[in-house]
Amino acid sequence: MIIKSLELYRIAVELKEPFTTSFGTIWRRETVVVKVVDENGNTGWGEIVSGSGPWYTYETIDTAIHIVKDYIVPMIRGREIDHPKTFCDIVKPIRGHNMAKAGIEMALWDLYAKELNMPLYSVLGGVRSRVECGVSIGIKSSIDELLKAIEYYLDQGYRRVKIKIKPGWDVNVVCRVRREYPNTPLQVDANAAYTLSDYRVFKSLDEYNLEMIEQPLHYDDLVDHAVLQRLIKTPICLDESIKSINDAKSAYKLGSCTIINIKPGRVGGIMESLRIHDFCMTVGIPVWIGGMLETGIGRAFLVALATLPNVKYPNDISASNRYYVEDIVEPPWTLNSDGTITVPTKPGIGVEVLEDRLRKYTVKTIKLIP
Ligand code: OSB
Ligand code: MG
Repeated sequence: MIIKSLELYRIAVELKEPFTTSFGTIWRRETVVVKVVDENGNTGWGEIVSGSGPWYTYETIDTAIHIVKDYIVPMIRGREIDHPKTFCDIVKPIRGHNMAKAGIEMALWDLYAKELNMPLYSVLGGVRSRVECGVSIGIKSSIDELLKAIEYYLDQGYRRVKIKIKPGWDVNVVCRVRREYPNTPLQVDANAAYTLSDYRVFKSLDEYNLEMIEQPLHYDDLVDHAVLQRLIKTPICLDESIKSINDAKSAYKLGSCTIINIKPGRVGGIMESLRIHDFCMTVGIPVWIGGMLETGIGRAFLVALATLPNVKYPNDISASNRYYVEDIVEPPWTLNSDGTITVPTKPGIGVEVLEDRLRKYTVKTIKLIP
């Protein structure tokens, strides 16, 4: 395929409720939708999941647009790209900026699967027709409010609950939640809010039968996580620290975690996600697919990845209505009563982008090719 047209849509969508983590609160999701058209007139869609500011990783919407416009587009303009992997090889000289690269690569995967007339999940080697859904619940202003939210999502059918923690909102909260829900699969995510000197917090959390503790320590750390994992029995799952297959290999060698959360944006795309998935399968590290409050477009890639065989835990893939009043795809992503999402079987990402609705949320359109 040759990319005849490439457009970025910078969009802003209100969240139904603000989402608070240890690194901040967001009220509206700003994101970048990628649209590519090839020489046969096929359209591919992707999403760049960076945030408005450099809080989860260093990337922002503006750095991503800069990298796509000033580096990626000049590298791919007019080039024959027979497979998304070719794209990865072309943009390899760009160090970092994983979300920018991933958003374009995703659009190429959608195109590639559409040209093969196959659903994305089967192009990737997926093995299931439904994926398990968990819900990630932000920090609330009171424990009662959190308990209400948990009850609401469990009623909808979600299969496990993840709660965000930070110093001062951790053991006390988990203790109350466990009292109300002794058997619900429960895990916590610190988004890097602690240091090794807080290890007593994690020692205490060991008492509550958590599925895992996600990214307790520094966002770039592997060594201290390896120390912490030796001190506690609850599995450590890494998110922020794993930005590439290299990091996954180092984490394995060091013993920094026993579970990995794969987010395609964070690791630089679908190819790198597949490499990490396959490596983890070989060495016996189970994985699951994380989320970045994606619109229905980015969500399609999460769903496809969650069909891979070494995905062994429920994913941070919730229905469209958990995040937004309306989604920009049709059909919206909906939860089955058994807490799963059905994997679409139409070619490519398997959902239609509602272009009128996309335009409604567009703050700026950036035409880069032709
Ligand atoms: O750490 O997993 C995270 C959202 C934004 C940034 C980081 C994270 C999250 C979530 C939400 O936990 C997961 C979702 O999309 O449902
Ligand atoms: Mg996380």
